Amino acid sequence: MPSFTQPGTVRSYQREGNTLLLDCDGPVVAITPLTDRIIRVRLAPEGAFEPRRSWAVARSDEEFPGAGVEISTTEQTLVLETSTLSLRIDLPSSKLTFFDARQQPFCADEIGLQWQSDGAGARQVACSKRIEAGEHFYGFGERTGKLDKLGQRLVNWTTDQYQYGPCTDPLYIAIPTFLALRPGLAYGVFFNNTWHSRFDMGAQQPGVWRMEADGGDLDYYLVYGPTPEEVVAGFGQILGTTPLPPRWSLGYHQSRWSYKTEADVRQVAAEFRRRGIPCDTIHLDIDHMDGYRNFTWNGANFPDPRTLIADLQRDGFRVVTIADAGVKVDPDYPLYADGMERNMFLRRSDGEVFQGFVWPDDSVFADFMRPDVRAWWGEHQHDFVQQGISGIWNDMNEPTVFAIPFSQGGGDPGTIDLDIAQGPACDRATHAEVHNLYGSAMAQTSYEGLKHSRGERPFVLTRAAYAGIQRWSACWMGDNASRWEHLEMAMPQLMNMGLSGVPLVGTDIGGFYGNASGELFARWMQLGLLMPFSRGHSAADTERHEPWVFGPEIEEICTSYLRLRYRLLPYLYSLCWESSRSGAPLLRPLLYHFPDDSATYQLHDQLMLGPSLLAAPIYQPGREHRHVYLPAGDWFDWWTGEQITGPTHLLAQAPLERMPLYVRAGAIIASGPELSYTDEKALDPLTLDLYPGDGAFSLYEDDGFSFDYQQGQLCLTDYRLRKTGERLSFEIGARAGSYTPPRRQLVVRLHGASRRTAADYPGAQYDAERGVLTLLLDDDGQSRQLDFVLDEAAELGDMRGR
Ligand code: MIG
Repeated sequence: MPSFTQPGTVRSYQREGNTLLLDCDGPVVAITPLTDRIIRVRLAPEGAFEPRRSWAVARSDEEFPGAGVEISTTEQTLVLETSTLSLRIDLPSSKLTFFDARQQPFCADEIGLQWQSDGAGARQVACSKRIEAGEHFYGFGERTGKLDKLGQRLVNWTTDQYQYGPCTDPLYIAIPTFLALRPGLAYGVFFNNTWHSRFDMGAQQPGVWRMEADGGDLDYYLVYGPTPEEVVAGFGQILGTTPLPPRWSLGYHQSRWSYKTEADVRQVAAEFRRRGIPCDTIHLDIDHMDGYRNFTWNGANFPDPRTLIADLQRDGFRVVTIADAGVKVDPDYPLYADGMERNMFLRRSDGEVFQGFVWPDDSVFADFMRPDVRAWWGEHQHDFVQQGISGIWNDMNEPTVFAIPFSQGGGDPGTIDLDIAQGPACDRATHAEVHNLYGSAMAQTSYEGLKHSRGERPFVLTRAAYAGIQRWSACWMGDNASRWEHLEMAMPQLMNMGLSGVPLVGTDIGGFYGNASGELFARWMQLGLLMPFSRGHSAADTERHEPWVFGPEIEEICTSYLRLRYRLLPYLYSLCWESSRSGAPLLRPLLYHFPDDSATYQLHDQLMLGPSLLAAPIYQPGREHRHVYLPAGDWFDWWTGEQITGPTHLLAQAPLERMPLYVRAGAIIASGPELSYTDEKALDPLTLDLYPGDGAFSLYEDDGFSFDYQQGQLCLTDYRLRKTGERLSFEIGARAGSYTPPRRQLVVRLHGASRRTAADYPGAQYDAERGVLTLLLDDDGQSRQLDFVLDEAAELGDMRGR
C-alpha cells in the first residue's frame, strides 16, 4: 500500500515573477498572490511544474491584477502579507496558515499538502486543513441534503443519478468550490483539479477537512472574504460570471417529456394565452426528433416546424429544443456521417471510434474540448436553429452511457471509457482527467454556436457541468421527483449552486418523476416565483403537469405567482446585471447577507431573492403556517404591510395561496405592468415600492436580447433611500448609458406611510389601512429628490390596531 508523503522542510525560497517558490529538498510549493485576497497554492512533488492544464479558469495568473506583498522571515517562519491577509509558512513543516487582519487563523494546514504514487504512474494528491471552531461549509455545486455540509463527504464526478434521493451523492454537476464561514470570517476554496475528487468536511476526522484527487496536481485557489459576498465575487474573478441572459429566459418555461406532436404544442401554448397564465417558452424534449437524432424532426408529428415556430412567436412564445450528447450511429444521418468523415468523435485507445448505448441505441460522442469540433457542431446546430429555435437544452452530457440498449431496458447509467483520449492535439488528456468537463464543453459548444447563428444572447440549459459553467449556461437539477422532500431539498440545492458561482438555476417545478398533487404543485410554483430559471417539467410516464390540470383553485394560485414574477422582471433583470459584473447569486441563503448571525447558518428553508426579498416557502403537506426567522433590522410583510423588527422568530400564516414573503427595510422594489410574456409591453408604468430605511437599487434596462449593451446601449438608474429619524429622502439619480426607455409614468408607492406623511402630498392617493402612499410622476429621466415625513408613533399605532 502506498502512503501519502509531505513536502517536508523548506530549504530555500525564491521569487519568480509574482510567485514564491518554496524548495523542500525536491518537492516544490508555489504560492501566487493573484489579488490582495486570492492566493493560488500548488505542489510539484517532483520539483518541476509541468505546464499543467488549468481547464476551467476564466483567466490565467498573468491576467489577474496581482498584489503588493511584503515578505518577512524569522528563523522558523516565512510571512507573506497582502493588504487584507497574511500567510505564515512554518519552515520546518512547510505548513501554511492564513490570518486575517485581526490575526485570526483560517484555512490552516493540518497535514497540509500530500501526494502518493502507486508506482504504475498514477498519483493521488491531497491536502488536509483545520476546521475552526464555529465554522460551517457551503457551496460544493449541486448537492442533495441541507445547506451546511459540515460533517459530510462529497464526491466530484458528474453522474446521471437515476431517481436520486435526499442523500444521493454525487449528482450531474461537479463544482469543487466551497465557502467556509464563521462569524466575522468567510473564505472560499476552488480545488483546481478536474479528476475524480472528493471533499471530506470533518466526516473522517472531526475538526479536519480534506480534499483529495485521483490524479493531476494539488492546486487550489484560496479566496479571502471576509464576507460571503466577497468570496463569491472572488470565484467570479477566477471562474467567470454569467453574461446578461436574454430577458425572455427569465419568464416561465413550460416543458414535458414530451409534447409529442405539433397539435400538442399548439394546444398547450393556446391554453396559456386563453387562461391568461404568463409563459414565454416551450421546451421540446427528445420525441421531437427523428429517432433521437439531434437537430432533426419527427416528420410525421412535426411536418412544418418553421410555421409552427413562427405561429408560436406571434403569440409571444419561444421554442427551446433538446440536444443529447450521444449521436446516433447511422451512415445516412448527416451529423454522424459528416462527423465520422471529419474525425469529430472520441476514439478508444485502439483507435476505433467509441460507441455506447444511449437513446438512439448505438451512439458516438463528439470531442467538445476541441475548438474545431465545437465549430463543426455549431454548423449542424445552425441549420436547425435557423428554423426559429431560440435556445438549446443539453442532456445526458455527464456523459451517460448505458450497458445495454434502451430497447432492451438500458440498465444502470455509466459513462465512457476512462482511458479515451480527449482534447486538442496540443493538450491531449484522458477521459479520466476531463470527464467532469464534458457537460461544460458541450454547453460552451451550444452557446458559441447559438451566438454565431443568431447574433443574440444565447440561452443554453445543461444538466452536467463543472466549475465555470456560468459563462455559458443555466443549470437545472436533473431528475427530481414529485415528492415533498424534493421540494424541500430544492431550496438548499439552488442556494448552494448560487454560492458556487452559478446564478441561473432551477429545479423541475412539480417534480420530474411521479405525479404531483395539486397542493404540491402550487407550493412548488410558489418557490418557482424565486427560481432564476423557472420551468415546469415532468417525465414521460406521468400525468400532465401544466398549471391548469389540477383544477381552478390551483390554477389561480399558479397564475397569481407567475403574474407576480412577471411584474418583478425589472427587479430580476437588474439582479442579472449585477450578477454579470460580480458573480453574485440571484437566490441567496440568509447567511449571504447576515454572515455574522449564526442563526442563519442552518436555515435551509428560507431564501432571499436579491438583497431585498425574503421568502419562507411551505414544503410540507397540509401546512397553513410555519416558523420564520427574520434577522436584525426592520422587515415588512409583503402581503399585509405589517412592520416587524428583527432579530425575531415568528409564526407566519400560510394558507395554500400564500407563501410567506418579507421585504427588508430600505428596499426599493422595481416592478412593471402585468404581462403574458416578457416582451408583451414596454416597461410602463414603472413602479417603485419603497420600504423606509437606508438602501439603494440600480435599475438596469436595455433591449433585452442583443449585445448592444456592450457598446453602452443600456440605461442604469440609481435610486437611494435615506432615513434620518422621521425623515425619509428618496433620490432618483440621472440615467446613465445610451439606451433611452420610452417616456413613461413612474408610480412611487411608499410603504409605512402615515396620515402625517400623506398630508405633504395632498394630491396623492393614500391607503390608510395598508399605510401606502402612492405618487404618480412623469419618468422623464431627470434626477430628483422626494422627501417624506414618517410618523413612527402613528404608524405603529395603525399597525397594532389591525
Ligand atoms: O434518460 O430526454 O433529465 O429532463 O426529460 C432520460 C428525456 C433522458 C433526462 C432529463 C429529463 C428529460 C429526459 N432525459
